[in-house]
Amino acid sequence: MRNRFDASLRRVLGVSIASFAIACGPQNGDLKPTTGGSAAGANASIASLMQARGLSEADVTAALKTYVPTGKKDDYYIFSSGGQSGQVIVLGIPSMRILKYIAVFTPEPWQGWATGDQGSLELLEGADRRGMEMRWGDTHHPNLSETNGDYDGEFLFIGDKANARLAVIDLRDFTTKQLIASPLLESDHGAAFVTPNTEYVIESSQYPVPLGGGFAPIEDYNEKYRGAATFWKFDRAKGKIIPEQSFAIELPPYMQDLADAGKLVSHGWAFIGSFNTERAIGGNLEGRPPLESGASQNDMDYLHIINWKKAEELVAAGKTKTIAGMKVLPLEVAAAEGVLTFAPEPKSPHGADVSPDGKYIVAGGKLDTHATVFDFEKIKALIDAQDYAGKDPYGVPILDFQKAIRGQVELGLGPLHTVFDDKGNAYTSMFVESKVAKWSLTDMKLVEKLPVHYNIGHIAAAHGDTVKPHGKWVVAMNKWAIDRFNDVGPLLPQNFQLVDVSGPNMQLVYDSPIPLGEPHYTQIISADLIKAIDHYSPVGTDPITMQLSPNAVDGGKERIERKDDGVHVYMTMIRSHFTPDTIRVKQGDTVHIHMTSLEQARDATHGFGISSYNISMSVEPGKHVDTSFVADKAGVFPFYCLEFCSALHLEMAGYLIVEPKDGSGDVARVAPARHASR
Ligand code: RUQ
Ligand code: CUA
Repeated sequence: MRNRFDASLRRVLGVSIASFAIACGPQNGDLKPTTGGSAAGANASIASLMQARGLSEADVTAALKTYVPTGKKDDYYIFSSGGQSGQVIVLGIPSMRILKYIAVFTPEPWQGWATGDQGSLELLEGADRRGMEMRWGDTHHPNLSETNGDYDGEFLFIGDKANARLAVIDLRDFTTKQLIASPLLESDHGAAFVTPNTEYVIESSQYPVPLGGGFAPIEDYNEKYRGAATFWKFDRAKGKIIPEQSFAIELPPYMQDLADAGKLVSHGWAFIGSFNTERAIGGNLEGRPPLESGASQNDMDYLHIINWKKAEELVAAGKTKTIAGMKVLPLEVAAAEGVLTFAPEPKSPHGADVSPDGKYIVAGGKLDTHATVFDFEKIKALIDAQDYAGKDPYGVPILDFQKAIRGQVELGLGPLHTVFDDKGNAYTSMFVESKVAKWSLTDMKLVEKLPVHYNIGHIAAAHGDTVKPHGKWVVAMNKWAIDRFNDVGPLLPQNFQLVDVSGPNMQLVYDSPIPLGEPHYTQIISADLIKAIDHYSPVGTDPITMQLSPNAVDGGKERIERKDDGVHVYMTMIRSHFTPDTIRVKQGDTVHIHMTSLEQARDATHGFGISSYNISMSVEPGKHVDTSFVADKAGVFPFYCLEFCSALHLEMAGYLIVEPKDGSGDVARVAPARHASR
């Protein structure tokens, strides 16, 4: 039996066995089972381990392709949306180890994100929705910044579909630096998609509303409800979106879906899928068909083809109107000036993915069995010749479907998203079939289908959205892992499945549960492009501005000052003490704590948590944070360091002593304060 395992192992391991032999000396070259060892013991042979664990050759091959030994690092980063968590999930390939959750649209206590730290609170409050501070988000599509159409590893953008917000994350410290709430939209889906030099970050609407908020009866849907594609201007040097230099294009009240920016030959253009060109409004208790059936009557919906360079010129020429402070190119102008053109696309489509050479746009039809491949050069020629098949009710020209496509490839049921490799292949997620379809974009032919588990939504490939995809890896992003992992109750984790696409056949090599919301899209970037810092420098850096904070505290200058606006505590922290560690205030005082970590070693993160005041902060080496609160509860409140930073970590603590207003010395027992006051 062992011989058979050894023989098969030798086939599987190939080179690895040879190197194993070299590493272990000549006598181990034939992988003899160790004498007397139990199969599970530390010295068991690989063959007996395979046998004991019931692993096949394919399993071992997969393990060898994905296992990253301790001390070694992954080749790629995955930046994944975190779905309803409103965060971003970072993983490594090939290990699929989760590296970080980046706090974005929602409070996150470990990073101190909006749980005390003033900078992040201000970001979140600055991106409130119609006056309400949002506590959740629905992140969908992360996009990495690009230079010449390839990821450059500097920034990550992501949209919040639920609340039409957009975020800028700096990949130097994996920290969110800007949050923007669209003043026009209530929801977005075509976000965030960048143009090839990150000139713009595209955010397009999903569910039409009266632009800019406000009321209009649903019966006035056709006249008063609108979608929009927003082109947020990105200033790379500042690392910020500049709203004043951004603009939107008004769109008809169809439901715009995913977007992609053109590149190379199609640079200057953007493409957005849509559904519900029927303009169904639902009303199943009011005698109208439910939205879903109303929205799936037509055989074709419209791929929105946007000439954003042209739009830029019209905006500069002042052809805009202003809605909620935003420059908006009116629908009639966009339709008349060739900014907006439609191409029919089959039935409730999803995905609008531009090929690496920029020549083709692939759309999946959720209710159609094809991947439809639009040919940009044909589209451009038709638009230049004003060769249209008709107009929609808003005057937007519509191209002839057959004239605009290169062709269609029959893939199967429920094609959604398409990504590309470096060999002319495309990989399309097949939601209904739970498969990945590999097909040749060169030959327009289906090559192979791989079952995945289950309900694959999005799919991602290494550098798959760039002009230079890497091939190698594809990740199937499946919803609801019904039987892949140990049971954890009715709410199932999602399942990322890593697929090796380097060979002629796809091989599924790893399952990774994603337990933080439903991720939609990810982007995969080569690890050597990420240049993350390991501490903030100079000491006292404000992580939001990446500049020295005006409140930074030098070692030796710690102090407590009473000013007009309250008590200011200038505090430092270094292993293993806060200075000062006793803070005395009077009940009702506003307390401002300015905290600088004097550490410059990468392993010395401290935290600051204080009881009953709802404050948690992370203070990484060199970082400066501020927090303000009203000390409205009298009493004694311990504060302590939240990271086990040294042998005397537990001793890294202090007291906030809030003396009662009446001077009685009694501890006022107050009702639990919701939101102690900022
Ligand atoms: S979407 S898979 Cu935003 Cu396709 Cu979810
Ligand atoms: Cu600082 Cu624990």
